[in-house]
Amino acid sequence: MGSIKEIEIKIPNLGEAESTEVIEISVSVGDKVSTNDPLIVLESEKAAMEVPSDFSGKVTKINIKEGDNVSEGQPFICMEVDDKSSQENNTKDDLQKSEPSQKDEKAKSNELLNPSDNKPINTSSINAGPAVRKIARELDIDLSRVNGSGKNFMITKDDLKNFIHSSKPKGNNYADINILKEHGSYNLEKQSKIRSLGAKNLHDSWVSIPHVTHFEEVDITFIEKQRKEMNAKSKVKITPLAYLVTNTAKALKEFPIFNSSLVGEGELMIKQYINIGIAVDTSDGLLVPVIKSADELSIEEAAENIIHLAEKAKNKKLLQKNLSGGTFSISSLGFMGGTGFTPIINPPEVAIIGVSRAKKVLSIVDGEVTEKNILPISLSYDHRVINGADAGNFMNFLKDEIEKGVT
Ligand code: CAO
Repeated sequence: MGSIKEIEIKIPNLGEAESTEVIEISVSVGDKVSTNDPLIVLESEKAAMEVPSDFSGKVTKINIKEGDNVSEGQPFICMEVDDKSSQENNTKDDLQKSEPSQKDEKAKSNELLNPSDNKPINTSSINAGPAVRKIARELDIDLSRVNGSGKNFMITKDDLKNFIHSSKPKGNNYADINILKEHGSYNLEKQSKIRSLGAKNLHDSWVSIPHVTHFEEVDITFIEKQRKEMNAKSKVKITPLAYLVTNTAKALKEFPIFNSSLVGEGELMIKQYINIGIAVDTSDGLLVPVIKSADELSIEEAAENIIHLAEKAKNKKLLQKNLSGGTFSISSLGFMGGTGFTPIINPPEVAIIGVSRAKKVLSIVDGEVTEKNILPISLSYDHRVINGADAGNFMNFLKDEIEKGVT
């Protein structure tokens, strides 16, 4: 192995073009590159070409930035290379410095020349024109994954379109009616608008948000007793859901990240208002009317809101304002059953609670067998925003608050 030396890499012969734009820098300082690894991509009016490395080594300096105009011979990258390897490439280096040959002078403006042998750079891996590269950059498409159907495997706009369509998830996974028809008689039904829009929203949420579901059990033995006492006096019927609403509002105040929306990459909007949507089952499908300012409500007021909105939903009387502005949702299957389920997040919200059927269990407390009423609850959350520890803390807080009852 020879000693290490630092060399400058220069912009190769650009054919007729006097200068050309750097549209991509493919390496960073500190990167180890091998011979033929792309260093930069240049784009003239007619072509875009990669400039590969003639050496194996480490990038120590980059003198240009994307968008710069560069011309032949301009040093653009410094690399630390093994002396021996650089000597092996000396001939190439010399050629890079030499005047272009007559043949080169005739080079067409849409060809960039490879510094190693003054032949057109082999772009069989990525052969695409400026317009296609521009679209690919805008849409963040890795052109090395696109098959080119043009001359010399050039990637055309149609190739890009085909790539975009083929990378989309395959529709909604609808069954092929023609295949199903063969197996027997059937009825075709039209889904209500609410169901069909709901289906689309649920599908979009499920495929675009990384859901994680956290399960918890809340001891509602005390609050069930308290609830019955309150119901004996209260004008409105208080169900376990009212406890869920008021205590979830407390938890959202304590853990505001659960009351947020992801509004851009790395940009979270934390809302200072707490509006809780309640999933209501109607004959037309699921609706989620919103209880506004849930953190300001007493348990009776929360119960009143639930009854009022559920009635409106079932009688098709909800207004747009009743359905908008939610910051968090609760889906209570309640007495309908289930020991637990994974609710789907209602975007732009980042989490949702699911409530399953309460069950009586025998538990040992201080050596005594005791009957307990246990309410299973689950929390699905957007893992881009909320992590497992956040979810654990949120659910522990919520459980403690519910178990305390109305104080
Ligand atoms: N476990 C056992 N019983 C429960 C319960 C639970 N988790 N939650 C409620 N109950 C009981 C109530 O206490 C009440 O019993 P009592 O009359 O003896 O007090 C009874 O079930 C009926 O309650 P309710 O359903 O009238 O009231 P609610 O506040 O619990 O729920 C509403 C209201 C509108 C949310 C509900 O009617 C509803 O539509 N739920 C369906 C929501 C849904 O479909 N979610 C799934 C979405 S995912 O597809």
